[in-house]
Amino acid sequence: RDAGSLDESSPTPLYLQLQHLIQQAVRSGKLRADEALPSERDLSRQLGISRVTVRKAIAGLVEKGMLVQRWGSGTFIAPAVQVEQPLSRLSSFTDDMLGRGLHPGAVFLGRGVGPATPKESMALGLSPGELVSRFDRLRTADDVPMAIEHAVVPNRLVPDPEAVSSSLYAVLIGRGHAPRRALQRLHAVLLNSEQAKLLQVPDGTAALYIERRSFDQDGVAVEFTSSYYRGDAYDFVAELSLGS
Ligand code: 16G
Repeated sequence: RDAGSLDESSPTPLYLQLQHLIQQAVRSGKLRADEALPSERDLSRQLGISRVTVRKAIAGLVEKGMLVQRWGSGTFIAPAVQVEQPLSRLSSFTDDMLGRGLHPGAVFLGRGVGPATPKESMALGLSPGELVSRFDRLRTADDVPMAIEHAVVPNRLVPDPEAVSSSLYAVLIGRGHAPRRALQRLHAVLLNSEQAKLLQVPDGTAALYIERRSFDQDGVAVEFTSSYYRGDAYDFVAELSLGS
């Protein structure tokens, strides 16, 4: 179909021509973020060029961050938003995105009050059955879905869950419970199909599951949040120092 777009007599090497073709397709919206690229074999057939050339073109665009390869499922156009997130900073999603010049968003998937589960009461230091406020949100940056977050807060700190319309931390700060310190753990997971749909990525895409417990200046646990961060959109970075 696009075979005519490559010019064998041009002094520009074929792999570079193919790279330009792909870049053009992305710029014009013919290929969209997270969309799969045709397979190496299909591209070489359609364009009448060798697979070695196709491979070289793809490798170059992967290097540039324009394409991403997902093991076992193929090559995709890189996500529209790519974020480097320091691992040791206690910040809110809203502040993180604003700091990057991106517009933070929250789509509520659920919100309400209920008794803490055993896991939640352990995490927040509550008595069994004490009430918590829950906030389930899809977080977006410039309208691109980035993470799914399930935040649980002792109900006495935020008895009115409707008060949280955008930033949870803004509400906690406003009520004298600014998060000052947090414990965090993370591990790799594969998204289930419901999560993948929300994040607009293919089923089985890798994600980082992150749990955070934050405490205010008095050491009161103010949140227990579990999040699923898109593995293809996030790089977590940390500074290491020599251990003793
Ligand atoms: C971050 C935190 C999350 C916190 C949220 C508040 C991680 C892994 N999670 O996403 O624990 O609840 O920020 O953001 O960093 P907000 O103030 O914009 O609602």
